[in-house]
Amino acid sequence: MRKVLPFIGCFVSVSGAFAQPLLPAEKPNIVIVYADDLGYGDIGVNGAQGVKTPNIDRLASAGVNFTDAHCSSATCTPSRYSLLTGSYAFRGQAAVLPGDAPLLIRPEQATLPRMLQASGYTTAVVGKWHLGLGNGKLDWNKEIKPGPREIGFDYSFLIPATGDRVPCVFVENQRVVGLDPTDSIRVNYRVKLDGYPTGTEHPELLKQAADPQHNNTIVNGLSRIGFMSGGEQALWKDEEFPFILTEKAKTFMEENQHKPFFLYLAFHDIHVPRAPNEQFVGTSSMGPRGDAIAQMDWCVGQVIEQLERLGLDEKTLVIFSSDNGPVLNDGYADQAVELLGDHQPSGPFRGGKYSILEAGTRMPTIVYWPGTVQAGTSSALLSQVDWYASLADLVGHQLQPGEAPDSQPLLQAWLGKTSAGRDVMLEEAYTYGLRQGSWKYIQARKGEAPRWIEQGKGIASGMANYPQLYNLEADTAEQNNLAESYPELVQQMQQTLEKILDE
Ligand code: NG6
Ligand code: CA
Repeated sequence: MRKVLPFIGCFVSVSGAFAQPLLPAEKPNIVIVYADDLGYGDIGVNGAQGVKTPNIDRLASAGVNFTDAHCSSATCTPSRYSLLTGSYAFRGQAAVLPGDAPLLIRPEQATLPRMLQASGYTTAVVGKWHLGLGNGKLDWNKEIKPGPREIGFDYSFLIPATGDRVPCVFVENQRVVGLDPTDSIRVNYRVKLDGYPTGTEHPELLKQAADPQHNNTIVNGLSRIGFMSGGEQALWKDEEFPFILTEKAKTFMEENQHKPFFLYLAFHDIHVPRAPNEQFVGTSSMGPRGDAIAQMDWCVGQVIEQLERLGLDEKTLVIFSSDNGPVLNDGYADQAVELLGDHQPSGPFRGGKYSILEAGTRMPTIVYWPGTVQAGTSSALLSQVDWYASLADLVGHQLQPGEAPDSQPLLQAWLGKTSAGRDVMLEEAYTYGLRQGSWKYIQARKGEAPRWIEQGKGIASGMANYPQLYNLEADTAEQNNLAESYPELVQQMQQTLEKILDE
């Protein structure tokens, strides 16, 4: 049975003896600020060396900074699927999607934004989507359906997939922005279209060289995955992303300032291609990857300033996090490896994007809510899949059977009122890991680990064809495999894992 807190006049007994008011009487606004590919160690408060993040650090010093909070998966689409549905990604067969994939979340599925709508919220998504659009026969020149609206967002302004995938256009309320009707957009992920030049054929047109997978359509001097033709007037300029996205977010908050709103603001930074605006070029010592972090930090500052300007900062719960671990070379020659210096994108953890090791899913995570959340750090074991049930508690929504099946109501942990988080937590990459306290188990994988993770991206995948068991308390970097010393624990954790996978 899930515990549901009635909203108005809600009192929660923390110690058991005295009732304490946990929440203000009004429904708070909820803002999820979601960075892309940002590692645990990429923010100042977690030890960043090559870039300063004063705005994020300010959130951390006034809010709760989490040291063991995770996205659900080590790649983007699966993590976003879990965030919005409260289901582990494997249940939806979520994997990194091409830019012309159909909408992954079925319109009849329960979603976080729809749950909040039903609780009186106006909802918006601004930024990177990467959850598919349409029903498989997508025509980018018409209304794009189903999309965010059909799964609970009143307003949407999207980078449809990722910056490195076509089509390179914004989609607002399910129509391409600025499209000239006489210049139709076509997209194909298999066959070259008679459209823009490609990086393979015209490397001289590129601002950054790219690997063969990212060497198709050139837009704005950067080659992308996939082929596209038409839509010339609608093409984006990557360098304008930070201003356009923060402006849309600020406008949404302003227009909805008098009623509760939910904003899911998903930055493109610091995903590839990294093309920060000239305002941020050179602000870090790490080239475009560091400059993109500084740019993203500036955007965070803009959001907080807007909340303060509107007098909403004490009425708004802000959650800052990222969708998967860090990667340096993800297909473009942007000097992320060469200019890294002493900076450790994964912090003290090993692995990164695509990896089942801790850095794949352990995310920089901050909860900020002046007046309600007290400053501190928390070591609670938490997953973004829990945001659904936790926010349901916050707004007084009772989950129905089958709704958000993997989501645990851990609101008090998210608000920093207790360090009791999850007992067990699934981690997904191209295999499965399980956390249980400070123990980390990685299932044996049939066959070899995909070579491109280690060899192409230079990231320890953590995948092996034998079981692995680590004690993170003594071995943060998962280097001392204890599986042979603790066969019973390995067996128990394998069974727990199978039970989750079979549910
Ligand atoms: C990979 C891309 C990578 C990135 C990733 C998705 C190749 C070789 N690599 O397939 O560049 O786009 O997908 O990133 O194609 S994510 O953050 O959206 O998961
Ligand atoms: Ca990502």
